[in-house]
Amino acid sequence: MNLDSKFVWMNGALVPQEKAVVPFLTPALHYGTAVFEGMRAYNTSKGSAIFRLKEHITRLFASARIFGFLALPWTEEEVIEGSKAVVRENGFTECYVRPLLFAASGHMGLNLLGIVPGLGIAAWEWKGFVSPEAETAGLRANVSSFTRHHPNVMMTKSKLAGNYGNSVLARTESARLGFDEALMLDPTGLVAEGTGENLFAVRKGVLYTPHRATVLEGLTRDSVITIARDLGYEVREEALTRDQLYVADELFVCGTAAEVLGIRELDFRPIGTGVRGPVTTRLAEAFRRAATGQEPRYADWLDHCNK
Ligand code: PPE
Repeated sequence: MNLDSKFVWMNGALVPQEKAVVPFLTPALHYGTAVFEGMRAYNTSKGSAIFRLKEHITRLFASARIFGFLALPWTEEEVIEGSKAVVRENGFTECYVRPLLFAASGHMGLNLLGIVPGLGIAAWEWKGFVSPEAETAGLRANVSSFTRHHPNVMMTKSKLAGNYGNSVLARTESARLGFDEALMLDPTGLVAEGTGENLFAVRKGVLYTPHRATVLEGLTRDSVITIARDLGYEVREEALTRDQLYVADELFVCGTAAEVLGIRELDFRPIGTGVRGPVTTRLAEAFRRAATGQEPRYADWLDHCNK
């Protein structure tokens, strides 16, 4: 993955990437005390546009509030403008955008009181999230031996950096076992989500996705639900079990980094026909058209980066 860019927005201004560094004694590095977002800019006929930018920044501030970063020296509007500036000034047409709000200084200790927050926004061209083969045929996945967070252990509605230790455990185990991705069960044993994506099952033409109780309220999930309903599919948010996944006609995960990716095999069981299914393909294509500004009804989802 090439993380290069010319500029990073740090605490209100663009600086050259090599100057966007933090000291070793940054509390966030030691305790995972940071909240972040992941967004994508897409190439549209009117130039680059960030998909669902406002909602992502609202969620960044919600993550901060949930975790307990209360008085912040930046407004949502400044972070929105900063995100657009990072895409524009780096000259990217399509890229991934990563705002991160972190415990920058103040003291080293398990307490946010007296902590001084820092905020950076970086962008890079994140291509090839999975192999081209996995992208078209679908992923091979396992159900992780690690459980997703209980919502009163870690705050699952906050994109808290520290939460991702759980995802790293699951994804690393999955990769070592030879799979592309892990699906995670919540503490009651019901299906939650992927390590960095929400999950959908398709059965007899109906889409099912776990309700929002223990998962991140993904914006791609929300977009897929809207697009699917507009295409005439029934979508049900309800509890799903591991064995319901095994008998689904199709499974797919979706998220900003992953976009929409089919799952062709779960725990060595082929899903449906064993290749990415037609509903998944249709939704992946419709999502891409919406994100690249080719569907006027979803024009509100795009924030153009040009001045
Ligand atoms: N669940 C989790 C746990 C999650 O991290 C993400 C995003 C989603 C669901 C989907 O949310 P949304 O992007 O709003 O549709 N994961 C981010 C980080 C992934 C990574 O590998 O890093 C992302 O996709 O940007």
